[in-house]
Amino acid sequence: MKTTSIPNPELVRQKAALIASYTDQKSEQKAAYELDELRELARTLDCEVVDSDMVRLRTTHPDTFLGSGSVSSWKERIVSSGATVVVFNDDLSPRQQHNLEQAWDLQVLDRTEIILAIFAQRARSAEGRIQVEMAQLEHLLPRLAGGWSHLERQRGGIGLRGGAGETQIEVDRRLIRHKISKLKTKLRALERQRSTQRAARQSVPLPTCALVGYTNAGKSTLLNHLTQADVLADNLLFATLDPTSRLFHTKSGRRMILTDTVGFIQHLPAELVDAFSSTLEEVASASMLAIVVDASHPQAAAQLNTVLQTLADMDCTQPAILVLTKIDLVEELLRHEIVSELSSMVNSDPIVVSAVSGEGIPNLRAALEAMAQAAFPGTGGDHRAPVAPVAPAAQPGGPGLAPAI
Ligand SMILES: Nc1nc2c(ncn2[C@@H]2O[C@H](COP(=O)(O)OP(=O)(O)OP(=O)(O)O)[C@@H](O)[C@H]2O)c(=O)[nH]1
Ligand SMILES: [Mg+2]
Repeated sequence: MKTTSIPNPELVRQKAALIASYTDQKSEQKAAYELDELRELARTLDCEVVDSDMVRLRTTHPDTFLGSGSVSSWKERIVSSGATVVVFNDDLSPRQQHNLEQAWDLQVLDRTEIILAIFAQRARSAEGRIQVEMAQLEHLLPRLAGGWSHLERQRGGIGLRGGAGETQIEVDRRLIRHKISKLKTKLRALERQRSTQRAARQSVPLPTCALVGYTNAGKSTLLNHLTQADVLADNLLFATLDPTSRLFHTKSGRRMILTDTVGFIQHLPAELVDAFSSTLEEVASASMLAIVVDASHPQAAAQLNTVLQTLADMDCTQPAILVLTKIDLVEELLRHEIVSELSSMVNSDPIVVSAVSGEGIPNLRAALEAMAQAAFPGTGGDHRAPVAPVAPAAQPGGPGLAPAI
């Protein structure tokens, strides 16, 4: 079975050259931001970035993605930088990937594969591992089909070969499909467990609030702060993969469940969205959301936009509050501008906090309590919605988080 280009933990500590393509001025800015993010993704894998650049392309070459001139000049750059792997920000077809690997004589990966590799490295729970392995195999299947004519030759003899005339590639595909279906069965059993647990939680009528947001926004840190949980919070992308739920006691003695879960990222690979559907179900089934945004991030608005879009794709319509965190890292003079830009994206007053200085945490506690009260009025509660639900400002084709309170 072909083993190159399969995301795996061996990617760790490689020397990486990063390439992001763009077509015009508008996409140049986006590519620059995505290249920065790709650098962070590579850093999360402990890769040393030895070279990185943006490449302007009028059209992509069907065989090699880049034009032949670029393929040659990058060959020289790869040799002089000592890169051992090249990572594209763009999605490559299996054929383009294979041809570039041949031309440069090293492993070529795309953004999806880097994200898959990070997930593979960080998955801890049985469910997480199965989800990641399934996503990897789903990603691999079309790659077996494309471009590797040398594998198409008939393979005689012993072992894996199936019926007469089955080619090696067919054997590989059959094995992978078989593996995927075994993993699906295991996953279904774990999903049943998870929904039983969720049903048990829901049978006690406690409101649940999912902390959602871009990866590295500060979700786990807030959960730890609010509930004395000890979830790993680290300056890494995708520090959290497995959802963690903790009981949270409000000031007035109300109880609610806070759930921290996997972070979002732009271009979240479709294979991962599929494989992580039961984990993401924790978000979809929560009675409310706290959308956490790192207010100090230069791309905070773009990150919030990705989160709103992802929530809309997941048909999440619960009431939500916007939490702008890491405010201690934002210069005093810029605060007002940043806070109003982000809140205008959702037509809602944000809760501005810092988990480091503790600033705004009492407001966050109060907002959670108000949401809980609105969702589950209970005895003596104020039935009005005290917190405006998050509704994204109207954008053509933009995300649509419908307010539910
Ligand atoms: N200065 C400052 N740093 C913070 C704050 N909140 C979180 N951080 C840091 O930001 C980094 C990411 O925090 P996490 O809580 O792991 O972020 P997350 O959203 O759970 O990230 P993933 O699990 O990777 O999606 C960590 O290094 C935290 O210490 C804050 O309010 N101020
Ligand atoms: Mg986390």
